[in-house]
Amino acid sequence: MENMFVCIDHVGYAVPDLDEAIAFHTEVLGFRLLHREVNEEQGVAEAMLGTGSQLPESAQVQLLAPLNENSTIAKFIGKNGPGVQQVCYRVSDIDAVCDALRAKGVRLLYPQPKRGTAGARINFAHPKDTGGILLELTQPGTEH
Ligand code: MC0
Repeated sequence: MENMFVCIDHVGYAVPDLDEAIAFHTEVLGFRLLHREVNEEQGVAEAMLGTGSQLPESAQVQLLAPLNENSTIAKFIGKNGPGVQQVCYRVSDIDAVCDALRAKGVRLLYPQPKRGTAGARINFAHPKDTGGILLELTQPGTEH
């Protein structure tokens, strides 16, 4: 498949406290808060930050705080401490990209894409198949 990815959509950081992390990124680093939501299915409260005024920009920063102790983010922080949890590539056809990756032996975590930021369709490639990076794929939705 040619041109599998559009761009780096975001880098995701696991943070213990979302409000504190937003304050650091906006007041100290000068990013703008573009979007905020709770995603119960993923067990996260998330914020998306960028340098412009609206989603989706390329190379955004995503802050991910655990909603409860069973959250993948709580587990990640417990094991590694806060820090980079994932890199996310934007795609224009997530079904085709998932099929192409599966055909090359890369394991995707979900049989079908799930709901991500602002109604995006998302899936993840397992870090054991990608050189140790949790790789998210996102096809942006239309909720912004
Ligand atoms: C675990 N491992 C990682 C990793 N998490 N490696 C790189 N990056 C990560 N984030 C490695 C561990 O070091 C370990 O390696 C092995 O994978 C198993 O780890 P584990 O601690 O036992 O963890 P599991 O297997 O229970 O869970 C890992 C897995 C999970 C990737 C399957 O985190 C997951 O389902 N992630 C996808 C969903 C997600 O991350 N949701 C939150 C973001 P060793 O060598 O020690 O065996 S939600 C989001 O991002 C949405 C809102 C969006 O953007 O739209």
